[in-house]
Amino acid sequence: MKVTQDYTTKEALLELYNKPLLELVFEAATVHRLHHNPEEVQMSSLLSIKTGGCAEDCGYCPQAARYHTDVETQKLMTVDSVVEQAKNAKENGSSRLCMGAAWREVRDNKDFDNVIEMVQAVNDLDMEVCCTLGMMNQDQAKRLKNAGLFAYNHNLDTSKDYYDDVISTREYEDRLNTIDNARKAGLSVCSGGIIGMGEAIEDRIGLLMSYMEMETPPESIPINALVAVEGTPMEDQKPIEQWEMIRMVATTRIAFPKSVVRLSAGRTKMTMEGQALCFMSGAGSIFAGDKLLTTPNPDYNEDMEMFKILGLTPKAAFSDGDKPETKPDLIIEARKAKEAVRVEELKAARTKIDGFEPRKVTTVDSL
Ligand code: SAM
Ligand code: DTB
Ligand code: SF4
Repeated sequence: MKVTQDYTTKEALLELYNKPLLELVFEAATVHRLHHNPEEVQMSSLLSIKTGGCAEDCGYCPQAARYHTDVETQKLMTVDSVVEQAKNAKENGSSRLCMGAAWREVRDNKDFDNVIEMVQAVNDLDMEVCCTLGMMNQDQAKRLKNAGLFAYNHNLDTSKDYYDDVISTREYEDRLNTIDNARKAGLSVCSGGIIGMGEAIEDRIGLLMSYMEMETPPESIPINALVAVEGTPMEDQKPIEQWEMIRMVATTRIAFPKSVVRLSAGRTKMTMEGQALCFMSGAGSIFAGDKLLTTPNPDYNEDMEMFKILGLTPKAAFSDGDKPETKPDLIIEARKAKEAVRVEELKAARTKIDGFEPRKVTTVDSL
C-alpha cells in the first residue's frame, strides 16, 4: 500500500477523511506502525489547578464565567496538593500530567510563581509535565521551560473560518502566537481541536491544515469530541457519531505520522469497540481518571479492563523526548532569599525583645 502519499493539501486530506472507513483505518494503522509502537498507549492525567471563573467566551467551555453551569470557581491549588495528585496519577500508571488553568492568559504574579513550583515538583517525579494556562508570551514560556515543563497545550480548536462562531474574545492569530512562543522556548507543542461543535468536515480539515502550514507541526495533537455542558451555548449540540471520531483520529495520524494523536474528551460516549478502532487508527494516548478538567471521563477500572482486553500497555514517560532539566527560577530564588532575610530579621528582633530588661525604677515602696 502506498503510505508515502503527500497529504499536504486541503483537497487530499478531505478525500482521505471521506474514504471508505475500513480503508482509512487500514491506511492509518499502517502509517502508525511505521513510526510508533502500536501496543503502547500513554495514560495521561488531567488536573484542573485553577477552576472556573474564566473571562473568555469559548462557546464549548463550562468554565467561562459568563455561562451558568454547575462548575464552581476555585482558586489555584497549592503546590503540595498538586504533588499529592501527581503521585496518585503516577501510581495509577499515568506517565504524563497535564495541569489546566481557567485563565485567559498567564500573568506575571504569585500564582504563576506557584505554577512554576508545581512544574518543578512534578518534573522531579519523573513525569512528563504539560501545562495549559491560556495565552503566554515568550518570557513566560522560557520560565516554564526552565522549570522543567515538557509540553505546552494550546488548542486551535477548529478551523480559522469557523473560529469566530466559537470564540469572540481572542483571535486565531493570538493562539498561533502562543504556540509559536512555546515552540521558540524549546517546549514540545500539544495542540489540537474539538469536533462536534456544529462545524463542517471542511473545518476539521481546516484545523489540520493550520498545523500543516506550521514549520514544525505539534508533537502532540489532542482530538476532543465536544462534551456538551448544560448552560453553555453548545448545550444542545447532538453528540457526534463515534465514526467521526475514528475518521478524525485516522486522518490526523496519516497527515502527521510522527505526532502523538491523543484520544481526548468524549470517550464516555464511545464504546470499547469504537475506542479500539481509534487505537488501531493511531491514537497513542488517553486521559485516565474519572474526571477530565470538570467533566466526566470513563472510570479507571473500565480503562484498565479495556487495556487488558485489547492487549495494550501504558507507555512510559519520555519515550518521545528527553526529560527536561529543572533549572533554578531566578524570580523564585530571589523571593526565597528575601524571605530568608526577613526570617533572620524577625529572629533578631525576637532575640532583642526576649533579652529586653526593663529599666529599674525606684518607687517609694522599694525604698
Ligand atoms: N484556559 C486555557 C485555554 O483555553 O487554553 C486552558 C484550559 S481549556 C479548558 C483547554 C482545552 O479544553 C480547550 O482549548 C478545549 O479544546 C478543551 N475543552 C474545553 N471545554 C471542552 C468541552 N466542553 N468539550 C471538549 N473539549 C473542551
Ligand atoms: C485537550 O485537548 N483536552 C483536555 C486537555 N487538552 C486540557 C481538556 C478537555 C476538557 C473537557 C472539558 C472539561 O472537562 O472541562
Ligand atoms: Fe477560559 Fe480556556 Fe475555557 Fe476558554 S477554554 S473559557 S480560555 S478556560
